Amino acid sequence: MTVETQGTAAASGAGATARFRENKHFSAATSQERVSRLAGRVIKAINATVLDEEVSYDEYNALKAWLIKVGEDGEWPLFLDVWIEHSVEEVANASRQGSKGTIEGPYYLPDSPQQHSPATLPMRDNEPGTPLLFQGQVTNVAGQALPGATIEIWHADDLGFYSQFAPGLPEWNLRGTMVADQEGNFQINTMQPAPYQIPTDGACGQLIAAAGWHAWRPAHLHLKVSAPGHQLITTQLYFEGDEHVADDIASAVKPELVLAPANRADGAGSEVTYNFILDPEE
Ligand code: MBD
Ligand code: FE
Repeated sequence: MTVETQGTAAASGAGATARFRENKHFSAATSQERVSRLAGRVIKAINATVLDEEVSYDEYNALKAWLIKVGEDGEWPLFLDVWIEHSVEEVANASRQGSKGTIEGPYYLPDSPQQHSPATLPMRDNEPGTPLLFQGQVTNVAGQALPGATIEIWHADDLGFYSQFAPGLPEWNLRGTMVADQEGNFQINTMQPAPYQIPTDGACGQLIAAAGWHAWRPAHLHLKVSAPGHQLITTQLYFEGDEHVADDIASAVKPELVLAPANRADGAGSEVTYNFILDPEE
């Protein structure tokens, strides 16, 4: 067993919780009216479930114990991003004309090392897996190239681990900020990621096991693509033939986001082209 496979839910959960506190700067200026309306609806929905399902005291106490454990394991970011974020993303991006977005998930880190395309993401000398050349162009909705586009990319390694959230990986392994050329073209050499299993030894894993669900997300690349004067898109790309594409625990797959890489003529792994279309700033 490598050092990497010893990652625990507590380690990745605590990391995700700490990163959220450090990096997410949001305005908490929600009106009293809005808080009352939203909190009221959520509480009402839970009460309706209790009454409909005739929830027992045993079940109520199991819920209480579990909610306490989610916090102790640092798994609120994981829980929310897996089971709730997809609806928030749907609302946020409903009127976009360009490329589809999807959820950010818990493992984004800002300020990854910047490189100019074409480039290879930071990786270990012996990085396991199949090389993947990911290339394309960033345009506006009229099809015009966007100079100055940047592509932030982060993904799991061949074992499904993210740098800085699992032990034993170099700090910026498989994370980078790629600057596209003057025509918005980019070429990123990386390694094919593996399907991702959410930690099974924490509160979320306990829920999944107790409910008889599975814990898998399909293999994916995470991306944030931006260009001056245009709306940043947060998205993910998946791979055709992955059994979890049709069955993502995080409900974050869209048909437009599934890639079909081809074997490279030179035998060096596979390659795929995907073009990003950015909406103008509002
Ligand atoms: C991931 O890698 C991820 O993308 C999401 C949404 C949840 C857990 C792990
Ligand atoms: Fe992910």
